[in-house]
Amino acid sequence: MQLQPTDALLVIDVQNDFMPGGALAIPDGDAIVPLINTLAKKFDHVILTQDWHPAQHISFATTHPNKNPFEVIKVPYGPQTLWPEHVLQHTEGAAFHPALHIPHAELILRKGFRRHIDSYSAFLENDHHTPTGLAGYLRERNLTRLFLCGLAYDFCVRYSAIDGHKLGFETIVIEDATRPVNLPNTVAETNTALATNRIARILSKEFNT
Ligand code: VGL
Ligand code: ZN
Repeated sequence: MQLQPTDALLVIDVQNDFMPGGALAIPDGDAIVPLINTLAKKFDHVILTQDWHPAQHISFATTHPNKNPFEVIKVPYGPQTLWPEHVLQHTEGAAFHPALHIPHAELILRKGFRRHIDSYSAFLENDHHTPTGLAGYLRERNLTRLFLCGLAYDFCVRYSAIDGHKLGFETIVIEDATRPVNLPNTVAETNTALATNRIARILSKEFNT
């Protein structure tokens, strides 16, 4: 894989609460951290995202009476999966994994900070309308091709890749540098959604040639 000055690595939500033992643990979520550190060294431009929720966020099961984590409810912008309380703003759970080491990261983009709208995607919140500002940032900086890694493959990586693609960026998912939450069907749906949008999935070893 030949990298260009207009490429960026987008590292999605490598935060303590998504790690084994965390509030919304993703199996083996910590296993990708050394690989992401290695990949990041190959990129001139790295952007980190940080899921960053206020108390009583709409995505928390505890915000809704008689609801359990992983149930899907209807909210004004459509269906919303409910989660355990996670990545509360400025808590240890919201901090990046302590082994994530990307000193040259140029931007930390926080998302999901509005109480009434969740944001899986780094580009658009879950109403599929409210921008995070990332597309404008990338355009102003002439970063046109994005490689995605991080957590979780079937939620935030998935929606970031699809929105990035729809907003005109060339978007590629580094599959072995992600891990899924793996709710029923979510990985299969992600594979189909990426294929439908002709978003490539590559393995990190392709950077070694
Ligand atoms: C995520 C569920 C809830 C993710 C964030 O980073 O994929 N998933 N919040
Ligand atoms: Zn979240």
